[in-house]
Amino acid sequence: MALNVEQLKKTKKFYLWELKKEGLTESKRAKYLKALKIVEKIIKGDRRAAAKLITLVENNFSQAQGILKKLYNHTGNALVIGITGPPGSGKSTITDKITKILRGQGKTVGIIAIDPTSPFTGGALLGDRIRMQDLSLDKGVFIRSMSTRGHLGGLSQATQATVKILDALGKDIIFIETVGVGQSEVDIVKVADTVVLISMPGMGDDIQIIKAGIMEIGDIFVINKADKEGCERLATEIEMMLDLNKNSGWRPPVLKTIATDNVGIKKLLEEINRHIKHLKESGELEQRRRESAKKRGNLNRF
Ligand SMILES: Nc1nc2c(ncn2[C@@H]2O[C@H](COP(=O)(O)OP(=O)(O)OP(=O)(O)O)[C@@H](O)[C@H]2O)c(=O)[nH]1
Ligand SMILES: [Mg+2]
Repeated sequence: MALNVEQLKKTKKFYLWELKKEGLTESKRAKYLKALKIVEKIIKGDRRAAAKLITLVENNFSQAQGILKKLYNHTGNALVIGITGPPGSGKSTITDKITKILRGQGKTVGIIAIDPTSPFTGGALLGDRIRMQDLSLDKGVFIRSMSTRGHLGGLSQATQATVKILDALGKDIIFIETVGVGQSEVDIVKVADTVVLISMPGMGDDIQIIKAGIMEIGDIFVINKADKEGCERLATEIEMMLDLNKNSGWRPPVLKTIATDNVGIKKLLEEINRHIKHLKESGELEQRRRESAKKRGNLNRF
């Protein structure tokens, strides 16, 4: 069977031909082949190879770059969902519940949990781990926590690379959970196709927290902990703010959930799917991805 150019680019033969063409030295060639092997392992679904490459991304991005470049041909299939909102609003619980529904549908899932260094939630990572323990036994789910510390090249870059790795690993849906507090979080979550902005009643001056720079990135608004007082008022405030921003083809829905009781989660997934459908039909999905690929190209990142 004849291979088309895209398929050809994915074969070992092609890389070897490239090596020859570039006249690489012996040691460079060995490095290149080693990188190729890692890529092959990941696209075959080897979780350990993926985990190792993510560690390399975290510890030495420039070394990982060569491998990431080769991996890039094998990405673009996963849908990326950003889950963001204030500390303790229920991001992990919601991610956990949606993941369970997706698994029931036979989809595979990647979860990247950005460790909040926020003083409100010192123990968040441990909490996430405990809540997601049963998921971590499931081979169809890959969970990775990333620290906000370190990352010479920037956390957002490391997160993007990790998304690509999980995409190449074959995950259908990838969640990025991050506390939506500052610019860096906004940057991280911008790589997502759909951004779910979670809030909860009783945050004091609620709306200010949501407003702080992240309001405009929300494609879907969720008021979690709807079992608590103040849910209606918060919903009204959010709707009012959304009324001010009508210049987009997509009006973000405002949903209510009680994540711990699995209330409203199915509806949330339906809305996520509806948003993805909107992105595809309006051509925005392609446009967003092209733009982020272009940014990556400009920065010569992968
Ligand atoms: N009452 C109530 N509690 C909830 C609900 N959803 C989550 N919780 C609880 O709220 C707490 C925080 O939930 P998480 O899912 O860890 O929240 P998070 O946003 O991931 O928190 P961080 O990662 O620390 O920012 C946990 O004790 C949950 O059990 C809900 O709908 N109602
Ligand atoms: Mg969490």
